[in-house]
Amino acid sequence: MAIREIIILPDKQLRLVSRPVEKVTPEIRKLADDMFETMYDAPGIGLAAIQVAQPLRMITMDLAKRDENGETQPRPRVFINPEVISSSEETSVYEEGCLSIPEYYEEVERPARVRVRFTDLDGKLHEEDAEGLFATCIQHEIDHLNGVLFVDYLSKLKRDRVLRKFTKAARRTAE
Ligand code: GNR
Ligand code: NI
Repeated sequence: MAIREIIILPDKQLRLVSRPVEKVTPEIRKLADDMFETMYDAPGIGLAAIQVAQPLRMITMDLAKRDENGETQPRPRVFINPEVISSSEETSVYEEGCLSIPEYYEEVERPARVRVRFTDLDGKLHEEDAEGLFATCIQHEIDHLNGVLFVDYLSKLKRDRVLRKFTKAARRTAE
């Protein structure tokens, strides 16, 4: 296993639309292992492959440490080619953060429940209902696969402010 570098704003790769995983090869398993190690090291509760510069539709997640009020939480797991197939009308608000936008947190409103279809590392197809933090996290991660970041749901003022801050920081590091 190896920790990979997490790319951060304003890296343009974060805006790529990732491509489907065609087949679970040894390289894909290695990527999943590395994503877990990178995610736990960060630490984060979810990670999309594009955050380690791999434009593939693949996510790792572990919500174990966030078990609140007896919600059913999935164990460490990999979602390959995940899709939201239905969403609740009802919404919920969570304060979100993103490893690619370090130390920035804002409340985001999303559907409270979603039904997700995905493949696992054994190539088996699943459908599952998500709610609570699981629902928020899987939507946040699937957004990454489409080049969407949580700041895209904020006001233009807030979004521009955070984009400017990271663009300036990158310029300073480049000097
Ligand atoms: O670690 C993370 N925490 C988090 C908190 C609220 C909503 C979403 C997330 S995902 C984030 C890790 C990350 O950036 N995944 O893409
Ligand atoms: Ni993120």
